[in-house]
Amino acid sequence: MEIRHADVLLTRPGRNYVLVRLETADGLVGWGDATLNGREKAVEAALAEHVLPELDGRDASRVEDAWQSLFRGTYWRGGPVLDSALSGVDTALWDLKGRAAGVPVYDMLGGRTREYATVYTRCGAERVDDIVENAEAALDRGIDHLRVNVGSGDTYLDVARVVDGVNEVRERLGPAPELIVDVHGRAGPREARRIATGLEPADLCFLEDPLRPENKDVFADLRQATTVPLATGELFTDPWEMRPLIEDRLVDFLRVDLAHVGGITAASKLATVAEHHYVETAFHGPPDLSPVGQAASVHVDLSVPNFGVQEFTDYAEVYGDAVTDVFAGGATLDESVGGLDVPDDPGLGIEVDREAAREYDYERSHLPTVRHEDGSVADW
Ligand code: KDG
Ligand code: MG
Repeated sequence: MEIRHADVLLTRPGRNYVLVRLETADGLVGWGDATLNGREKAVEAALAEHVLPELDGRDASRVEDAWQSLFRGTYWRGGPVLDSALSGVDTALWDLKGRAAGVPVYDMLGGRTREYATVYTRCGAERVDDIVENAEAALDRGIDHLRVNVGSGDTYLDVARVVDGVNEVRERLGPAPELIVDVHGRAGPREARRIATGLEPADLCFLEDPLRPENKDVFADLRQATTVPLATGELFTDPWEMRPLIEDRLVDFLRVDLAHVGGITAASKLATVAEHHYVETAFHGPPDLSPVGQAASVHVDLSVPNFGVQEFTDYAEVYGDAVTDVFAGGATLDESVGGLDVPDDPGLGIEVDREAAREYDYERSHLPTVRHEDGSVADW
């Protein structure tokens, strides 16, 4: 299993994706997702200049050793760019390992603990009427975990509007669907408390990223102030960052992103730590995670006992033919259960057409900088 070719591919089939491709001497190919939304070129350069050259000639079966050397061996660890690069390599190594063994990745992680991974989908909009309409369309597709953000861009942290709007959505949808609200880490402690306590009547499945990631202590204060279940993790780019939140049971859901936290290796270890502290998984699954990243997430979802829910992107619906030109296989939604499954093919069960990918050129695309009413910069 000697690695002969290690390449990075930047493609935009509707959206920029950074993909790692590893090929062994005996011709096996594995794929991994290293996409970092808005900083794709930085990850591409980190891979091409620093990370991939280190893999040349190495034994692809030594996944853990590769992870350790790429994370710890650099002295300066983690961070969004290096950890996304590491995530792509790690995922491609697991894909290769599965292909070499002739088994799906979930089998190497201990085998299935469930038949599908229940998903949540995004129904947010500016107006409550539109949110309810989106929610009803999702319910018709069999999806009963609904993210019902009120507002978007620079309006979703209007605390009173969010609280009134989400409570109205709950009244109109009735008690059955599981509801989720994402604050995108924009609230300060005071706002987070008002949102959380104000949303207690809505009986949320969880409140996502109520607080910014840098200060874990404020989660403890919020925990004391509310009964609303809390979820966080998509902004973490070092697996150790989640540790205090899990160990002190300050969150109910572990929401890391497999393309940023250190791939399948880091996410499955974290899920095990979480299991021992009654925390469930709810991995990040936005459109800026590629279908390779989605497939990797679902392999972990299917194998861990403490799976909670998986955020869902329907790539074909959002990006149409472009995405199906480049990616074949991967996770698919079973509308009869509202859950994702992956093929039982060896590895991740997804193929990338390199020639097709090269037809979709990268375009520079940054997240907007959001500002408060007075002109000062807000968190995204
Ligand atoms: O790149 C930023 C997105 O991944 C993020 O805004 C999406 O918060 C998000 C989510 O939960 O999907
Ligand atoms: Mg989020």
